[in-house]
Amino acid sequence: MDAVEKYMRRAFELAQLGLGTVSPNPLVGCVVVKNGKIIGEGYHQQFGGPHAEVDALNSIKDSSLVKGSQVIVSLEPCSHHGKTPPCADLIIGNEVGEVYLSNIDPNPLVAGKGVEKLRNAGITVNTGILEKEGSFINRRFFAQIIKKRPYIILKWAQTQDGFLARINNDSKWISDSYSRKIVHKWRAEEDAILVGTNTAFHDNPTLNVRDWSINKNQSQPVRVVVDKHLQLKNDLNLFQGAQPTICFNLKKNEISGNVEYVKLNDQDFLQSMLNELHSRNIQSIIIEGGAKTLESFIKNNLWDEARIFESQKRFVEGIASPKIEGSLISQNKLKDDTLSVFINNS
Ligand code: AOF
Ligand code: ZN
Repeated sequence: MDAVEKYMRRAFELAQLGLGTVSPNPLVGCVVVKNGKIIGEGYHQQFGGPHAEVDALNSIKDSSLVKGSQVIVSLEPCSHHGKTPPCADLIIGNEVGEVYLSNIDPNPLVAGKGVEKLRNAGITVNTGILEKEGSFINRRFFAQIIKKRPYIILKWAQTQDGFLARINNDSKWISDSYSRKIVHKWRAEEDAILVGTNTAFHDNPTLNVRDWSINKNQSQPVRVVVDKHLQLKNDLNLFQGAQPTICFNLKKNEISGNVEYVKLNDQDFLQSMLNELHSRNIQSIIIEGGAKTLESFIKNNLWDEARIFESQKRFVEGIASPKIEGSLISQNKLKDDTLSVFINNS
């Protein structure tokens, strides 16, 4: 394997350690190399905290090594003064010899200006290293900036014969405990979780991270429920105020403790809801059901990724699982279930 690609893969590994703590910022990892050896590495660990390049350069004990080194970073070094000073200036100031990056930062404040700044200072910049992989890692950040809406992950569990729930709406327990634990890991990685009225009513979900640990820098995801006609009783677990919760509806705007009611028009309901979430810096959302809610996102082509568990159980009759057309990117047998992941190419 090309050495630069190997270092970039390491930068990607580091970048992903920030999942769940850096949103709405991107995931960024950085490796510093001198004479074919990694002399420093780091990543963007916390929203508002040091960028990956700062973290990597700070990790180098012998600062005399930095001059003439190669910096391999998963995203274009920034050129703007945000919560932190420009990384491009730091690289120039340290007399780094060469920079390799995967993606240009789509943030309009940067968008090529970081590369320009480095080149103007005489630093050789190589762009587009493993670009496709880089964009996939930052798919949430790219959706937020380019599509101006959260990255949408659909998730459901279905029986082997294609049912999401029994006729009486009972959907417990299609997937096994191992799959359910993975769902808690996912909840810790995304900004918000959404369910529709039926799921809130029948399952009374808590929609928090319980079966996976969250670190001190992480917060519980925002809970989102669609309850157009305000039919849900406020003694449901969702409304207990332990986490910020947004209830999108057609009737009222109101704040009640940690629960916020947001009124939308019935026309373009989904799109308006996504606009509202975008304006609150929600970079990604998992849609956890039920059938009607999932189907409305699919029908409007408002989804980016679908994670589907298939169990070995059979219901023979019940509520049919949604049908989806996308590219299968992975399929893995877990404990008893099979997890298939699709992405939307359309
Ligand atoms: C980098 N390296 O590790 C990250 C970058 O408010 P700030 O100062 O944290 O800036 C946030 C913006 O900087 C973010 O929207 C993105 O454009 C870029 N993120 N850039 O050089 C990093 N996280
Ligand atoms: Zn930066």
